[in-house]
Amino acid sequence: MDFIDEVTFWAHGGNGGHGCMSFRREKFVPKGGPDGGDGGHGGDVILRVDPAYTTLFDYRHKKHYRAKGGGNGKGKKMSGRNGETIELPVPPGTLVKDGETGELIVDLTRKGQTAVVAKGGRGGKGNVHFKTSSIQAPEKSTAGTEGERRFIRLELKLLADVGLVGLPNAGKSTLLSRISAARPKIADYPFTTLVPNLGIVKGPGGRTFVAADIPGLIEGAHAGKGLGDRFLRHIERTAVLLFLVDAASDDPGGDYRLLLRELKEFDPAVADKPRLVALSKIDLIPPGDRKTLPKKIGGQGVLRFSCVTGEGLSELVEAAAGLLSGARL
Ligand SMILES: Nc1nc2c(ncn2[C@@H]2O[C@H](COP(=O)(O)OP(=O)(O)OP(=O)(O)O)[C@@H](O)[C@H]2O)c(=O)[nH]1
Ligand SMILES: [Mg+2]
Repeated sequence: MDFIDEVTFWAHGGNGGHGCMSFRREKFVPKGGPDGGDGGHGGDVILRVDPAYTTLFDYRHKKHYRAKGGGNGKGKKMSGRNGETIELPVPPGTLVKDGETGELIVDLTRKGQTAVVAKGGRGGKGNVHFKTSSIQAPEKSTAGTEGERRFIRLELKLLADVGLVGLPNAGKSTLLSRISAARPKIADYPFTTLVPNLGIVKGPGGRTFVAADIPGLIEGAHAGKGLGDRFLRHIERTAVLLFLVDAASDDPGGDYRLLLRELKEFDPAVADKPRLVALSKIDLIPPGDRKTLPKKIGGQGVLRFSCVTGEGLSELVEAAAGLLSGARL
């Protein structure tokens, strides 16, 4: 399965309806005054942020979104009806770009935030507007204008507070499932996670934060290996990172450095985010052997935890919350 975090489509605003040319018909008045109504406006194509959505999955097939055109004006000064606007729900963290130039149009982050991506055309004017003192029976009305037509690219970059990074199988998804209500797929093979998962974690004092579990990173991820570059960009916007290293690894420090290297190659700013380092699956190491585990990695203290026994979990959540509150200041 492919994670749908990038889609393109055409957005068509509806055309404006035409203004009407019409004259009042009355008994004994061969040509009454002008009474042609205006055309209705074409509908817009609008994006609206809806947190119920977490992917752009719904946009993977449809290539055109067309809003309705406005109705034509009619006699008796009747205006055409306005075309209905199309509203497309998108997840928070959706970047809206011009699909042709790649130029950023807007970054949709807040719930309910909207952006018009293709404006409907304006309705034309009926001849009722063109009466002057010298022209009592204007034979003039205007046509509606065409709706905007734009090629749009949507890219999703998750908005999370804490990003979980680790090699495949490090236990990222298991951790997310232990500290939040999220139920990501967990399995004993690499690349179980193909789509980022978000979970809301309760920190100390009831304060919550959002953690993102992304697919495992491997050497070359920054260059697209294992789809790495597509997923790395989801942690571009997290405030802090939590590096998970398997406690049973032959070389925990080496695993950490590989991860950091990949992040640096991808974007030095990502590698510079405040971070925690933790050894996962500590239950696999008999207590007697634990003194051989590194106490420091990358110059900073290392936490330890197990999702099987639960040891170290609350300390981990507390440390993440603490780092986060510092990073947000
Ligand atoms: N013994 C033990 N096994 C664990 C622990 N946490 C995770 N596992 C196991 O490790 C394997 C991988 O766990 P996942 O959570 O799927 O790992 P991941 O990092 O999300 O893996 P990818 O999505 O492939 O990158 C599974 O078989 C888990 O049951 C732990 O604390 N102790
Ligand atoms: Mg996983």
